[in-house]
Amino acid sequence: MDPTQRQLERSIGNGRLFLARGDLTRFPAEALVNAANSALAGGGGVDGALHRAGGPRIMAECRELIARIGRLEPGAAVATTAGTLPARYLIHTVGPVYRDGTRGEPAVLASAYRSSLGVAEELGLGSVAFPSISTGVYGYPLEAAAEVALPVLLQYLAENGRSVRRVGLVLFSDDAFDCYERVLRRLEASVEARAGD
Ligand code: AR6
Repeated sequence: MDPTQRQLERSIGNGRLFLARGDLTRFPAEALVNAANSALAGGGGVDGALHRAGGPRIMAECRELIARIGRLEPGAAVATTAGTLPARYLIHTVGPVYRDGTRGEPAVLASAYRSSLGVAEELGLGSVAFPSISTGVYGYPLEAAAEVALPVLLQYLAENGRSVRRVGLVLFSDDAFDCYERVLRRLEASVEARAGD
C-alpha cells in the first residue's frame, strides 16, 4: 500500500514528528532504523524485509562490523549504508526481548531509540524513520513500547541544535498506528494539562 496513506505530523521545536502507516522499506528518509539482533545476522520481521529490499551489500557490511565489534549490545546502534533502500543509511539497533517489564526493558528500549538518533546525529542526517522496535518477535506490548518510544522522540526534537529535524515511526498495521496515535494524544493532553496548572 502507499506508505503515506495514513500519516500524522506534529511540529515540535524546530522539527517535525511523524507517525505513518506503511512499509518502512518503502519510506523515504535519510536513515531508516532496523530492529536487528545482537549478531546483526538478519532474521524475520522488519529486519528480514529491510535486508531483502536493500540487497546483499548491507549484510556484507554487517559481517564486517560484527568481525570488528563482536556483538551489538541491546540498546546500542551502528550504521551501514542502505543498499538499494530509499535512504542513505540503515541504522541497526537492538531492542530488548520483553519478559515481564521489570528486567530493565523500558530503559533498553529508550536507549535503542536514543542511540539510533545519536548515530544519525554523528552522520549529520536530517530525517530518520523508525519501526516499532521490539514489538514483533521480541514481544514488547505495543502500548507500553509507544509510551517509551514517543517521549524519547519528542524530547529529542525539543532539544535545540539537533541535526535530525524530521523523525518518526512507520507502523506496519492500522492497529499499531492507532495505538501510537492514542499514546501521542495522551502525552500531548498531559503536557497541556501541566501547562494549564
Ligand atoms: N515496515 C514497518 N514495520 C514492520 C515491517 C515493515 N516492513 N515488518 C514488520 N514490521 P520485529 P523486534 C513491524 O519482529 O520485535 C528479527 O528476527 C512489526 O509489525 O521486526 O524488535 C530480528 O533479526 C513490529 O511491530 O522486530 C531480531 O532477531 C515491529 O516491526 C528480532 O526480529 C518490530 O517487529 C527483533 O524483534
